[in-house]
Amino acid sequence: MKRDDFDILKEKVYGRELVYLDNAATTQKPRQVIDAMVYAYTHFNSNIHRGVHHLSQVATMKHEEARQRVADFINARSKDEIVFTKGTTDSLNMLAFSAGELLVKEGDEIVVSAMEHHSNIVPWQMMCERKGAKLRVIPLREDLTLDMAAYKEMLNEKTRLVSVAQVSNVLGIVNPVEEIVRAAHERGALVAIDAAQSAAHIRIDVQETDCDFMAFSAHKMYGPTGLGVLYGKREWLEKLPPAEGGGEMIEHVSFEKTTYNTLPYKFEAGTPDFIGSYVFGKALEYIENAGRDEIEAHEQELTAYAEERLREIAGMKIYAEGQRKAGVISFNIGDIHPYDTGMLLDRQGVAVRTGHHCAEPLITHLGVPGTVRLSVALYNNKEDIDKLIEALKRAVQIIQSA
Ligand code: 7TS
Repeated sequence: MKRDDFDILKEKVYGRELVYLDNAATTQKPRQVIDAMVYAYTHFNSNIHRGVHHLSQVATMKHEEARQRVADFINARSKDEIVFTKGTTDSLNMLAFSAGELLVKEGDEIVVSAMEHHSNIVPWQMMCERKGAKLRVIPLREDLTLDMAAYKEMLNEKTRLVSVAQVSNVLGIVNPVEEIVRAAHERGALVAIDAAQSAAHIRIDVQETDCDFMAFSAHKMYGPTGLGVLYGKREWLEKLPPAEGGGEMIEHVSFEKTTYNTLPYKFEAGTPDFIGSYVFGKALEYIENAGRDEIEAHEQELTAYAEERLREIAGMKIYAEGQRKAGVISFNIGDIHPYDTGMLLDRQGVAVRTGHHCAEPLITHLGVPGTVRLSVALYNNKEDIDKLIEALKRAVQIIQSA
């Protein structure tokens, strides 16, 4: 599927053809996206929203068109609900700060899950510390899925906000976000969804999910680095105070009093990445042209194939085996250290990730030093998986004969 659009996949690593299976960390960019960046700098680079001159107006229009495209992509009601940020981490930090200021007082509770990325733990922890609130954690069941009964029991009148990943970046598990949202809303709590690992892989729809906030990163979606999105329902974004002050986010400034701009500009202090937003728009167009359902079906087939082939290897432990997954598989082989596996794969041109994947509490729960993680994107194929398996078998041989 569309492999030829990604020139980087023709790169050689140690003289071998690159097999790129680290897409959960960042995806590669198709030529159309790379060209869009050159096009933007060549034809309409100019600071947005402030100029009466032609270039500034073109740049502003492109930036706002990209915002509309993002809104359409996640089915937001309005582009005013789309705030451009630096990435998922930035979005969650902004949200934790603003929501903390508006909603949280001493003794209140914030809920996250035991499978979160550090980006969806630490900002909430910092906010809890500031506000004297308590962080509560949804435990995992034996099969590593969320313990939904424990979650529902945890919700109470002190719960202000629940923040969970739609897809775990370690396990690939797809969490039941609609059920999570429904239960939280019944108790009057808000819900934020960390969509960093879902946005490019499964269909996301903020109206269907009914989440109050959502965060994701462009660089994991065939788009540029340094850009992300914080979606928020209008009613909440209107109420939340801005996390940062500066240009663009104001209506009027005087030394006595400053009033804030309308949505979404209230949350976009300073010059936004208007080149990045345009390029991200092109990445979303690329995903839509490839077909979101087709991408999902292709990646499902690949991960099912990968699980099946991984089982050929003696001592293979696949985490959350057989669960519905979106593009990510974590495993270990016997007591071989994941770093050793990863290093030997790298020498054979296969890029996977090893370690705690910025989800240390989950790795501690698994009781291992880390995992080996493969993660696929639309351009991967069965041949990549076959090469991984071959390289894994060779790695095991090398380690066992050492
Ligand atoms: N949330 C999840 C679920 C993630 O997987 C990541 C990044 C983030 C938040 C943070 O995104 P950022 O773009 O702000 O950095 N995950 C990974 C990963 O699994 N390997 O490298 C980055």
